[in-house]
Amino acid sequence: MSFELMASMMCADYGNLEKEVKSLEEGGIDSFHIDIMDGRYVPNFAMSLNDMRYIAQATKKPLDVHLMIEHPNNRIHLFLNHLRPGDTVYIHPEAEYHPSTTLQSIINAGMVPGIAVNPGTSVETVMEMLRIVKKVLVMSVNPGNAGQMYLPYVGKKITKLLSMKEDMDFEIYWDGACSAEKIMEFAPKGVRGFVLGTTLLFGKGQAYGETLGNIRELKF
Ligand code: S6P
Ligand code: MG
Repeated sequence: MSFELMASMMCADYGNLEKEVKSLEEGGIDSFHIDIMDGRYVPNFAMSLNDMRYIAQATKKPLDVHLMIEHPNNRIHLFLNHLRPGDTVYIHPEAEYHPSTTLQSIINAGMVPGIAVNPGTSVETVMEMLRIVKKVLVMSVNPGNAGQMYLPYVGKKITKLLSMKEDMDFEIYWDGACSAEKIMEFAPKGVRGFVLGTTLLFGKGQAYGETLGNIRELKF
């Protein structure tokens, strides 16, 4: 079964960032998930523009940039200028007055446009943007921190989005508390990719290649 695995780089060891990037790359990660937080839209600071730039030059794999910042359109060029065509940029629609304008900036720069949908945000609220984006990042935890508990009510929203993705031409990605059980349950239903953080990939005392290999060999 084909699905994508992304590494949540806010969970990586920053004392050895280059080594982390190489180990993940050699271990078979598909892309690097970059959580940018501004301390306003979410109650935390995580990665910065400089972290993103560093990882972009350290790998040829795609970047998956998750902007948890207020009014991203005001500063989006800072990010887009350092990305490559085909990298993904997600915005949170609630963080912007005119999210479709911001998505258009992402498209015009040659990046893949995405929205991140919070646990408390309904599909109906973001319906029109589903016609614009190529990727929907479903948050299965509230945005702001790694290491949180899965919020089970998100499952119903994923089911709804799965029923719409073919007609509206987008793919669904999972972000938050991703376990092997969740991949086993949701990959066969059509969720295209999973962000891996502390639940499954980081801080386990196991080589990334081994963990990623075990996930690829899951029996569905
Ligand atoms: C949360 C962020 C996520 C986390 C990821 C960590 O605001 O968008 O990307 O980094 O969820 O994974 P885990 O397994 O620690 O929840
Ligand atoms: Mg994220």
